[in-house]
Amino acid sequence: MFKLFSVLMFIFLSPAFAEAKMVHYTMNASIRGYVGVGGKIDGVVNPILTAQRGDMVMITLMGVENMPHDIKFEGHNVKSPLLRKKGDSVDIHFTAEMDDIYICSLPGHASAGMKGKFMISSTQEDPEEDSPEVDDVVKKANDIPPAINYNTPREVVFDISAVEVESKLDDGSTYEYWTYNGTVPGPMLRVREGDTVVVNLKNLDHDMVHSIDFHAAQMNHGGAHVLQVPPMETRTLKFVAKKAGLFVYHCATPHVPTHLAKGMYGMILVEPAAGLSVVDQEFYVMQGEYYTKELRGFQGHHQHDEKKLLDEKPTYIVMNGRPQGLTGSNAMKARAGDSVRIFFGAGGPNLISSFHVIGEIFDKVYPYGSFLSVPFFDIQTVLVPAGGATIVEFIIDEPGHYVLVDHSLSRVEKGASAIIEAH
Ligand SMILES: [Cu+2]
Repeated sequence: MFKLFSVLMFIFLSPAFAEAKMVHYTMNASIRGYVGVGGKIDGVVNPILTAQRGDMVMITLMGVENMPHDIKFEGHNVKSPLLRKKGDSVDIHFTAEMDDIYICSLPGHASAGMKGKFMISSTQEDPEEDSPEVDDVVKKANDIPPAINYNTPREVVFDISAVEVESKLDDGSTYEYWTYNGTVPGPMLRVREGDTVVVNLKNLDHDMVHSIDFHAAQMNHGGAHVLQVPPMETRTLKFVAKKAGLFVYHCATPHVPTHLAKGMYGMILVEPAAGLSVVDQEFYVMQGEYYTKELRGFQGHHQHDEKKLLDEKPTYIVMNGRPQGLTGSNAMKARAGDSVRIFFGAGGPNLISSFHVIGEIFDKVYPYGSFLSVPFFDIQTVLVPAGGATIVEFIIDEPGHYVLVDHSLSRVEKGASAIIEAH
């Protein structure tokens, strides 16, 4: 509680609060050097840490060996408490003021390797380009593999990493996400009906098992029995994508709803042998929920809440990772007259989505993501079950802001919306 209080005081007292952001790094302390954990510094020894002047920098230091360590930022004159043994962790925070050097202050440890640089990054740079420390979990909706361009089945290999990411949740708050490849949802995979899918799942988490259950795989546990990957190991799954359709994949490691409520889901599109029609824009969007101990709007770090999860009372309901994830510079872009196809899924873990685009009628819907079923035409709102998907197509009639919503509209207040900007 004291820590939380001091962090809050720190935020409110910081003169640069209006522009300042929170920058959080986690590192393992080893006598050979500090090793970055998560985000762009993951696995890097003595990574160069960066922040903008005035940012609040938080460092979490984790013990991975039974030897005392600490971390000291010499110029800022701040030092962490002593990390005594394996499994311990300590935090420090300070306001970024100058370029600096960080070291372990115990005699001999810096010269043994525990020494790195801290640098002030320019405020001129685009924050999305220059902030490796603040990974955004938002999966860009246009980050979609190209259409299948081959006519006979192939073997297709995907390398996926299970990785923890601490990053922005709402304005002024953060959350620890569990992800595939650092984003929510994880990558969209695209194959052809009949393809052999090879998935190498690498678990970059240091203390938790993760896995994948592919709804596209007709086998024991959707392959999750093969893909239960221990910390820092890799496992490989091979399956034949026998049926075309849009399918959810998700972590299936107990407690499964928790892994989904932390962000571990994505979709695989199995294109029918005949392929799909060509459209001007394709987008990949998944709805999901977070259940946190704190109230919506709380400034600071949100923690997962098991009880709210079991009671199905989410704090946030989002499209692609976080509230307002697909707005502003991440908004989907189109032109009036464009044909648009949206691959939409419900990662859950719990909620059904009444998927609707304000200002449009879906010209064509592939119900439940099925290509073999008779499509629906001219639909206003489509139900997407938890762990299910749909594909909708429409033409944008005129310029404007077209808002994707879950038409259970209270949920929009909790974050369940996204924007297509049509010019
Ligand atoms: Cu998991």
